[in-house]
Amino acid sequence: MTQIINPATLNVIAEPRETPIEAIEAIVARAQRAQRTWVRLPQSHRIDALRRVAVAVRSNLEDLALLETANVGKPIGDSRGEVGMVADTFDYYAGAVDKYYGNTIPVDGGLDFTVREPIGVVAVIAPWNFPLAIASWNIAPALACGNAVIVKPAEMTPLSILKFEEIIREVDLPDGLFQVVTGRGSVVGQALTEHPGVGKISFTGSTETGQTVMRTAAGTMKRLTLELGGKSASVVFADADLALAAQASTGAVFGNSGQDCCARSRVLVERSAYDDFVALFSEATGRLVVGDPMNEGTSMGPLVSAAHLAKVGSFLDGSLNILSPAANQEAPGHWMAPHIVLDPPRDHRVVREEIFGPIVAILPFDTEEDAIALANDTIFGLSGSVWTRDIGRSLRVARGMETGSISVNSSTSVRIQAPFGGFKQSGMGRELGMAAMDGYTETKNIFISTAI
Ligand code: TXE
Repeated sequence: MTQIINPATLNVIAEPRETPIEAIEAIVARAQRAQRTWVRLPQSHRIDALRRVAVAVRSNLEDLALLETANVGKPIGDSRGEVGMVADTFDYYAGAVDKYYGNTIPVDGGLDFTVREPIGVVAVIAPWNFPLAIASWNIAPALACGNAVIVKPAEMTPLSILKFEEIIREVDLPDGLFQVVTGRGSVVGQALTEHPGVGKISFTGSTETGQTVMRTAAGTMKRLTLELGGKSASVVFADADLALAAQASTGAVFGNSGQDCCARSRVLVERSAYDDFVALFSEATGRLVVGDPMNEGTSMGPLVSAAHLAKVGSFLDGSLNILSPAANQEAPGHWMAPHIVLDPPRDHRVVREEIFGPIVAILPFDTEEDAIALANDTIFGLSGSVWTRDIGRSLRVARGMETGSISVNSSTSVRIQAPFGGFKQSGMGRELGMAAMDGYTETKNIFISTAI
């Protein structure tokens, strides 16, 4: 049994059983049988089933959102938005089933073409920051491509995924096509990563654990999608709409209390606009409400756990020049108000490591080249933003930044229709969009001779 704690109240809200390690064998075998049935069904059946998952999620939206907020501590409005996105993701991939196909290839002596085959059984190892949303980015395309799915939620946040499993029982999926296992990553997650019957792991989490998963998966040559850490930058030029950039950059780092792989935890500002930007950013931060995530007006809930709060707090040392313009919430939850670190040394931890909490470093730069070099001076490369009214510069900087996605005059990172994933140590493979379908299929080449 693991105790699941509401991080805003510290009440124990559930005590789910851990899947016994001996059960994994039968779970994988069941998934393999279900997959063989699923892939032989008419594609209209698969399309219809995925659409019915979307309908089931929409009709249980409020329950799922309440669970996500109670378990993770995120504001209820954010949870509703995320559950809505889960339904939209299933609709998108229902539509993709009959729009994804191979190529014909000019060769001599016959017809050569490719078809996309499912991988088989896919294990989705999910994180705790967007538990159901990120799991759905992988469950939906994996099923659309004809795979079976086993999901392992993060230890602290299994509730929305367990509820999802319950509500989609009303959808007529082959028995065992979608299963959830619970428990510790190092035990249950590791067992899935080792199992020869699992063909692919889709993992979202830390770069360190991603490396362990990659090493273990090498033993059976599993396919991998890894969505790992980030240290993304917003680059703000003096000609930008500074008020808009400041407002959006506040949300881009303090949203989900900073527990976001795309968090822009570095803001790089052209030196001539630095003081004005800091004043606007600080003003926008001061308007954030840290408090009960069940209240509609709350902008930031607690951090997910006491251990995580301690880890995030360790970034703030006495050498830093720190502003903290928003009021914190009283105990008992794991609360942390937003912190703005002004012009820290470029080699400080706050500039180099993923923080995953409400701390931002604002640094000045002098030239476009300096901005690009500073943005790229990290082992990560997940997302980023450029703020400028100069279209040529926006393109030069967007192309120059070593990152999987970048927004110009916007702080968004994720759109269901567009590929999402990292450069460098932020991961490999792409989620979302039609690109995700590549990650859930193998390419088979077929040649038919015309010689006889
Ligand atoms: O992550 P882990 P943790 C970052 C963030 C955070 C740090 C640590 O910086 O502070 O990671 O968080 C499962 N084999 N991100 O400890 O360990 C685990 O059960 C297979 C960034 O929670 O990476 C969980 O389901 N699976 C991030 C998942 O891996 C294993 C989201 C992630 O856990 C395993 C979360 C193993 N050996 C944290 N060990 C993002 N990219 O958004 C653990 N797991």
